[in-house]
Amino acid sequence: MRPRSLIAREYSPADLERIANAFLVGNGRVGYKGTREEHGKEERSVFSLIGTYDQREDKWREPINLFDPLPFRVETALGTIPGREALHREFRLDMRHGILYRKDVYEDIEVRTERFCPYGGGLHLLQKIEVRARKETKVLLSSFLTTDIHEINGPHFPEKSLSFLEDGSVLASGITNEGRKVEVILHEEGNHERRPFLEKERAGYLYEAALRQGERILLRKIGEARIDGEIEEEAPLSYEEARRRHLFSFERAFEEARAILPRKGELQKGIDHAVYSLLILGNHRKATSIPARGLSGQVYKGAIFWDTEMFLLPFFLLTDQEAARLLVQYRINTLPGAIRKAREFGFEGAFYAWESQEDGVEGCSLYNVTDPKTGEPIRTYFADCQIHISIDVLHGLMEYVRATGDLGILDEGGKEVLREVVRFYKSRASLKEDGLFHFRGVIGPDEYHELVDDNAYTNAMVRFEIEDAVSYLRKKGYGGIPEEDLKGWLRFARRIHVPKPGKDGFIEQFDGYFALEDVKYREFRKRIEDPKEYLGGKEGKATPTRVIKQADVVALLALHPERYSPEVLKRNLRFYEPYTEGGSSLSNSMYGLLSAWCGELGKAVRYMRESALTDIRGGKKLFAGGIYIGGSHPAAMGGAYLDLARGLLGARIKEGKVRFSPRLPEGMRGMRYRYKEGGVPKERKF
Ligand code: IFM
Repeated sequence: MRPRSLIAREYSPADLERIANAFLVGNGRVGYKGTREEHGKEERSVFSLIGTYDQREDKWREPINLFDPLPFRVETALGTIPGREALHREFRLDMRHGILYRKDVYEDIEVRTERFCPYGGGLHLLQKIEVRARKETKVLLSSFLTTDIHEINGPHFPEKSLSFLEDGSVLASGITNEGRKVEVILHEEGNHERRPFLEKERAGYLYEAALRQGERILLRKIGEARIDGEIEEEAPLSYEEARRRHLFSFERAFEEARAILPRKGELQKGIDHAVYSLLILGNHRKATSIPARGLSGQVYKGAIFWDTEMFLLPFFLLTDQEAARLLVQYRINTLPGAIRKAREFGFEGAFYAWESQEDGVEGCSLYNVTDPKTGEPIRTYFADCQIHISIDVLHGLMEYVRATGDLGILDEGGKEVLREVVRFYKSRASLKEDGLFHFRGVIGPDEYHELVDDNAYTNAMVRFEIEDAVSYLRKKGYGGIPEEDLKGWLRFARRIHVPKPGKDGFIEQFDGYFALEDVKYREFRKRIEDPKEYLGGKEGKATPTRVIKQADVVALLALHPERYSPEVLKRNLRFYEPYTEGGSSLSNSMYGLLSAWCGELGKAVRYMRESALTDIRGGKKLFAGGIYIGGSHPAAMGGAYLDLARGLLGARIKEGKVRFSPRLPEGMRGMRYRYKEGGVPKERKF
């Protein structure tokens, strides 16, 4: 069964955000949001790049957006695009081939475009434009490269210029505030005479033609970016050849990572979209990892969060271990940054950045949200206290090692990550009178409750992950870390206080959580006056209550079900559900995973579906306090995949071998699941 394309026929302003995110194209290095070519910075059109950041004065440091090579304008006697009403319009994302098509029909002309970023390729964005006459008409088409781009905390290019190269290509060049040289070169080929034009912020070509019915102007454009003059990969010489290769390789990657359900429908569409969205984030070129908002721009400062290890890595481990290795490599490369951060906060070892940029620079501000009413910054403690990030990094590294058996990565910097992470927690822990180590003043995954003591997720993850790592390394006879050290790690881990289930089976999210006001989210939400209101932190309305932002205890149980009895898993799932806002797109999938462990399969499928359809449906929060947080949701895509592969199929990868222990609901029986084992594509029918 072929995947259905994703189609949008309307493009109303209210739907813009949704379509822009759901219809993204990309290749793990660069991407372009699903906006129309005549959109610009007002609509947050973005040609995005992963991994090159810049800071303007004292504003937030964020990734740069690239100069935009896609825009065009079309004029005929009947009007101008933008500005004309189409008789019919369609945006079609061919998820199987990783290409976005647009078709607009007007009375006198039909405009078609396509765009893609070559799969596995470098910093390239390709576009074809076709303007076909439906009746005899004169057409003036201008196609250009613009330096007038959307930026959240810019401008990032105090210096920028446009010019033409000898071969007729257009060059946009800029120097960032941090002194990086950024260039975008637009190579364009058309089937008509053209005249160059150069204005303040745009340069390109005008094509003027008197077309008879059926005749067309056809342009093929290749946009190429270079950072500091580096050619990451030569731009393709031929559009059609690059297109052919892209279609072939994307289709192969997509087909080899698909799950084909017995029935078409919303769930299949969601799973296909999740697989598509993850594929456009994988890269085989640079260890840049995957920002929380993927390729959709500068939100969250283009930073890498725990999202990568906990939600995205499982997909790559099952479908593309080369890309998975680069994600882990990123954390190895950024270890010096984590060591620096620990020192700055007065600790030892490696305290990974909560919002990690290149070199492990902490992108998270101490005032990370603002009050939407007053615009005043609100002190948040994500950077200083969300300490679970380091253990999540360790978890990711060990998951990779256990899945691939690639102990070599430990000798390439991995063992230093393990050692420094353990050292960090030792220095961060406080020894109490009970003789146990406690973590005080932290933030768990539920970010609404800050500076809490003994967050169950944090404490238990530190203990369990260290224990599991030591046990695996011993079993494998890995000699890179002396036995004495491993013993010391274990001694420490075993003395960490892990909040236990009470008589009723409930695990307290942190010390004092049960004493908070017992109001369920359904009731609580009536107290919200402004949808942009920040509910957490010192003044937040959720703070004195049990209302939580996202899965916290539930995340712990979903990740370590083997440590708890089935009864405890069930009781906590039921207990925490009504208090959970689900404000973070990371939440649903953890509830889905735990539901699967509890055998509540209908519920597991519902959560998985919600997660998978996050970007297709849109409607997620656009603001945290006064800060814009829109964009795509890679972790929701990865989380949906996790629910499917691990939760419902029970997929476990051990040293390259994948084993399944399926618990599929009736309606999903007969599904065909595709994955890779030791790099070899496989299919299993369940
Ligand atoms: O990592 C998440 C966090 O858990 C909740 N806020 C958004 C972050 C990025 O997705």
